Amino acid sequence: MQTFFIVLILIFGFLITFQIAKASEYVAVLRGEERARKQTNRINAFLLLVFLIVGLIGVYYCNERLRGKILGESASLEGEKIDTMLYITIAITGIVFFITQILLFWFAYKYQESDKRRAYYYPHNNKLEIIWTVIPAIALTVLVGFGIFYWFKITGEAPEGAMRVEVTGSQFQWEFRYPGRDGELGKKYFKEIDPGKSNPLGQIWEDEANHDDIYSVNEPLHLVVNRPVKFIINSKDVVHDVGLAEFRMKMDAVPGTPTTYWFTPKYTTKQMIDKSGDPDFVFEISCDQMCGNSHTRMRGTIVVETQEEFDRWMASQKPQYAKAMEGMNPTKKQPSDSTNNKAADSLKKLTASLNK
Ligand SMILES: [Cu+2]
Repeated sequence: MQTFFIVLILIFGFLITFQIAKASEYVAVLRGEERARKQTNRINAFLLLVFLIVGLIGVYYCNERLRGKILGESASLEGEKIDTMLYITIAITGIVFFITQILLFWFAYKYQESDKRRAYYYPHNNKLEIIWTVIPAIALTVLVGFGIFYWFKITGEAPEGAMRVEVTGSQFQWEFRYPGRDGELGKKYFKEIDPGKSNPLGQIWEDEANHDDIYSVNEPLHLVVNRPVKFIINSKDVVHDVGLAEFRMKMDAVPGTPTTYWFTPKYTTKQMIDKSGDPDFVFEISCDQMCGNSHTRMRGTIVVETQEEFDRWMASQKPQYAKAMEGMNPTKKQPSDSTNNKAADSLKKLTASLNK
């Protein structure tokens, strides 16, 4: 039904445009071709000027309306540099935007067709061509150069003593794995994935590094303030994206190819609540890739806390290995040690002899 209406609207739009074009053609014939053209020219020149003024007022108005609504200060040390780069880029492109747009529309108005002058024929100037090619090229190279430099930094090796967390996206949730006491994330293999056997990430239990790994899902991610953290990002199905707006970080979660970045949280969640004056403040993980029909539901949260608070929380967690082993040998079942086997055997013999 919706498609039908859209098609109908398009057809009507086309018919109206066609009729207007036909009508103005008749008007031109009636009035005289040249006079009509000159009048249209004047109207268009005036409208271009109106567009410039209304457009600039619009830019100012949007800026005023959104003041204070955009992201505040970066909550990570690395994000500060990203902000600086953004501001420099906006400043440079902003200046160029205002100069070129004002000149463009002003010239179109000022030098509209006139009976009093003829157009000046000026086809080419090598010097000008070089100037407006070389200057933007240098400016862009510098901007991109800084970008690449920071990109390699935050996707490269994390500083010594950095925490490591594995973040796995799937339709439509975030799963986290902490390396536990050994600081090492155990090996995993996708064929081992079996949520029924308490192994949602496919950890290989033979690898001892897995035995103390902590797993959590649908719970906030815990990070330590002022301690660099490296994310190892995975996806189980489609491409997702770990977007941390407050920390100015964003990275695709690609199935089969782990991606990484690291950053240093500057403030604890409590400090951010005080700073923002919002008692419900939380650091958010948003999925920044359209990953399916419930994409917008894919929201995670992060708790940034002190090392002591983090250690306390960590101590209360049970490694996934322990949960998986429990699942394999439920305590309800008889333990199958030799004494019990012997007792069971003698009981069998006894009942057999009684039944004879
Ligand atoms: Cu997603």
